[in-house]
Amino acid sequence: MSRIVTVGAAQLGPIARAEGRAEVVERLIALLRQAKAMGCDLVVFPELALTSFFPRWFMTDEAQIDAYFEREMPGPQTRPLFAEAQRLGLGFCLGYAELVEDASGKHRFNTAILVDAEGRIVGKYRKVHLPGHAEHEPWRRFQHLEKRYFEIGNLGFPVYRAFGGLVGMCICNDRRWPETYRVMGLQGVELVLVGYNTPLHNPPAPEHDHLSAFHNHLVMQAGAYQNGTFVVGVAKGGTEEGVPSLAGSAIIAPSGEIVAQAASLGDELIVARCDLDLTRSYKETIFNFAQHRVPEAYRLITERKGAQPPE
Ligand code: CDT
Repeated sequence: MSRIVTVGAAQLGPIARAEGRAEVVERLIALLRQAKAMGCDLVVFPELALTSFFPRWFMTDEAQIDAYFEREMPGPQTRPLFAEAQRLGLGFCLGYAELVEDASGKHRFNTAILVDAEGRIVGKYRKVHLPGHAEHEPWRRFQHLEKRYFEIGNLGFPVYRAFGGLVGMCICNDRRWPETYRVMGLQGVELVLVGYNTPLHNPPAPEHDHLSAFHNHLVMQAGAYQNGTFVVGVAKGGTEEGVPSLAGSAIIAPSGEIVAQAASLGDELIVARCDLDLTRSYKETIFNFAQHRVPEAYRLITERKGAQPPE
């Protein structure tokens, strides 16, 4: 099997609160068709790609909250997306709000799935790092209630054998944490897929706002280089329901270099031919974990709780 995966990062512009799933799915399908024309094997959509970024609203009505969630995947409204991708012979990664009801009750996750070219779900990830807050904070211009609407993901950071390589997923805020990449790096990941919704204004720390685009690329480029992996970062950008959000979707090589970058704030496909064998020279030399990592030293540091730094 070829080690070259042609990846399309399918950035989305805003999704209005009133926009229905059918309309959104049409937009996703249009991007799939462009991706096919541009020779892609795999298309990556953003976090919560089927609806407006609803954690910005405080809601108490269960039915109103549940309306943003998918109980099955594919379901009646997403089946056309799966069918078209399969018809085109494309794989895709899709972020959505997942609702699971079982004997233990109702569980809500911020989820991404990996679907192969035959339309089979071959991987699932549930967001671990949930930013924001759980209670209504009226002082904010808009809310960020991920801690209210989602449980912490319970699947860890799995890496899947797919598309001729080792593929992992993470979601938005996860990309800021080195552990996200390292846990996948330790499993040999070669392609990390990450969708995001990042408001340009962070109410608790407005002094960081002007650095949003810099921090976005900084963390993904560092994660790629330090783990010898491609990283595909895909935004839902532009001004959605009055909240300006970061675009800047990017495909990053294991060198840490950006090899493709979105230029707009709207629906836009960027494409890169990712040779997964480019990961090897990093994984086998400077970041050869077996040869150069020193786990005993890392343990010593974390176990010396309360120890004072030397004089
Ligand atoms: N969706 C998401 O995780 N967004 C966060 C915003 C952080 S500010 C509360 C991010 O890290 O981009």
